[in-house]
Amino acid sequence: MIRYLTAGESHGKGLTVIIDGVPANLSIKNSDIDYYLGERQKGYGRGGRQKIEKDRAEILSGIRAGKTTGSPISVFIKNKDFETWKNIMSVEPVPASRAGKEFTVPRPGHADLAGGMKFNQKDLRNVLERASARETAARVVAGAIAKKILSEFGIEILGYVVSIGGIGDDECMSKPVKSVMKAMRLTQLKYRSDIRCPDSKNADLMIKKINEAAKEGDTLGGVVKVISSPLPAGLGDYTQWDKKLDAKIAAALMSIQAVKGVEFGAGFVYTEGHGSDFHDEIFYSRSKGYSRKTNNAGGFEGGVTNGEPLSVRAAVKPISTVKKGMQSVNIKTKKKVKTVYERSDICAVPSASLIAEAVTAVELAGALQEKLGGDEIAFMKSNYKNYRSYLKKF
Ligand code: EPS
Repeated sequence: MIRYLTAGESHGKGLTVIIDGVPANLSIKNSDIDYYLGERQKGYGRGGRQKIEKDRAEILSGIRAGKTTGSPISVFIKNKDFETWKNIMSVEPVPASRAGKEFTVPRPGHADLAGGMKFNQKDLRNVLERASARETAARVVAGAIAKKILSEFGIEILGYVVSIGGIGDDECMSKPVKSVMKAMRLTQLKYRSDIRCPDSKNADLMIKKINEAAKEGDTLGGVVKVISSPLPAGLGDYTQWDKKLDAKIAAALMSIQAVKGVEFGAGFVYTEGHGSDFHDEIFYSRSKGYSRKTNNAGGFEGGVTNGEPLSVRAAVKPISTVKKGMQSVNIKTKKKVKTVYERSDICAVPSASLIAEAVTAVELAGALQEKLGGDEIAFMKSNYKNYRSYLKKF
């Protein structure tokens, strides 16, 4: 089953990802990955770092003559900014005069203080370098490969922005993934900006809100959503807590830096009505098999896909590096101080929507492999054909 590990620091030499368990004979080009790396770097509200970097995947193993071999795929993404940080981030010790100042004022909201206490690191740079959301570039690589697997089965997936700083509504609530993709592209063209939002009524207000936050030296969060084309029923498992696919997706989304909440389908709104108001009633026709007219369950019942599209939302908190500063404590002197500002994004919600898409794709691809036998893509496809016809007759 596809799984991955990442390594690397924000200003170190670069990021590495090892993706294990990818089916053999899957066609993968560098451009399949680089496209998403480029998309992750976009997004209205990003900071100066993205002007420095041009993220590219250097594939080191696991792919030969454009096809996966079944061996682990390893990919390296170079940090161009390392040039300016090579003394501070040097692997070998450097003289104190070149080592840079210690980072001793933790930012509220970031991993700085909790991470420093956990690993006994008095220079909090050792925490923040790894905790930084730059790590998500490596996850986008795993997601790009997972999306290649999904595309072999005609499954499309999209992460998009629902709201930023409280502005926006889910106007695409129950639209099919293809039409949301189209609406998102049209909004991008209309406002000439990468906001990854299909809500054309509110996109300009979101951009204004980001501009205002920038002027005030502040940051913004928002809500992102991941949807897919209808998923085959029966992915995931209800028989053990750790086999539930919705739980795995929730964990993957919660693991994205800054995510503080996840809900499937109607989520918290479920709590406001009766069972009969919300549960998705079941219909059957010979041509379509089973279907629902609503998708309040977000595509899952009992942790198992029910044949409907995936629909999951995640809450992204505002970036923790706040230009105007926040109250903190210098961990060396224990004195009250304001946080120190180096550089940051104002809003990374558009990028977070793509990262949410990537981590969800990995979980879905893994569940498909589990169902279909995940060693080789042609075997998976022939098993899929049988499974589809079984489902129709069920
Ligand atoms: C990021 C690069 C970082 C931050 C951001 C993510 O660049 P730098 O620290 O050099 O400005 O912009 O990191 C965070 C949001 C964070 O909280 O650490 C990237 O490439 O995505």
